[in-house]
Amino acid sequence: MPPNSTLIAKGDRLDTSESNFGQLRRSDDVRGDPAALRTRFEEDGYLFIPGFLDRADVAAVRRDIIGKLAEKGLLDAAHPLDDAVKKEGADLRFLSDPRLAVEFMTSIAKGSPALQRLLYSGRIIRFFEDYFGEGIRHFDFTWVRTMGPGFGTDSHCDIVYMGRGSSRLCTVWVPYGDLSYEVGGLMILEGSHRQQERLRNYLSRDVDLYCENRPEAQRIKSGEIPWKWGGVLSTNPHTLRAHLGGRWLTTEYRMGDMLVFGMKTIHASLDNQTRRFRFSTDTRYQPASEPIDGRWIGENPVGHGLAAKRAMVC
Ligand SMILES: O=C(O)CCC(=O)C(=O)O
Ligand SMILES: [Fe+2]
Repeated sequence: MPPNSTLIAKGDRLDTSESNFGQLRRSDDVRGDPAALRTRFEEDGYLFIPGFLDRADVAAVRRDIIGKLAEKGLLDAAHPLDDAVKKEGADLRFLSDPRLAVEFMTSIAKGSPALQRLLYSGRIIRFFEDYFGEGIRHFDFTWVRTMGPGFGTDSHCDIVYMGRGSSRLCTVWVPYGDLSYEVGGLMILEGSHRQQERLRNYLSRDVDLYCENRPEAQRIKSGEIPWKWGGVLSTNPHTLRAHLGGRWLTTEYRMGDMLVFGMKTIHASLDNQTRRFRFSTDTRYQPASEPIDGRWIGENPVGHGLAAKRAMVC
């Protein structure tokens, strides 16, 4: 059944006809069965486990995120704080500056023991220990998304941002709130993890490589711009889907849900059509025995900063 609501992605209505849109497949039926989970992950390129986390634990993190936004004067005090309604005129442009966004994400993540506990101890860690069948490691950097009204995230695969270590690296996406389609959440392009041949060129790229012999090299080396290419596969989720095939899959996420996906699975997010913020985190887990991408570990990860840049002649 197509949803009653209008789903918007990059300003245009998403085609929710049955052949182009669907619900994420639930994997809670195989939750305690690592072998079945691995098979499912290979088949689908993702695992969607509704109600995996304790709602109270997730709600505690939501309160911490809201506290930070309130502190920064971004919330409308005329509404209940928990609704997280954006204040009219509050300027969110700092979130599109990679350096400032990283600073903000870091201040939220490091300032919330509840977030640290939820993401880096307990259920999620045990899940990956069972899933990989060995000791695991996580990235130390936590992506905290505070998405105001407007466009969602452009279509991409995570490998171009974090592909210097294990190929078995997994992303965990967690919503902090019950998300209507109007608020928007993550979408996965069905079967996209099986399109590696077609996407070969894209999947081999790394946003922190730059061409030493091109005009932009000086500006990257001096830190004036973070990159020439920011890792986006396509700025148009509609034509991308039509081109690659498969359906856009998503759902109205509930607090407690967990979505896991791989480095080569194409994903994007719906636009936020409301005045409320959409909160989520994305974090990363891998087998401890495999190499790890050095950009994202340590007390102050270099991330996409200058120390991460690698020059090439091209
Ligand atoms: O939450 C979003 O809008 C994007 C998240 C994402 O790209 C990820 O989890 O890897
Ligand atoms: Fe991503």
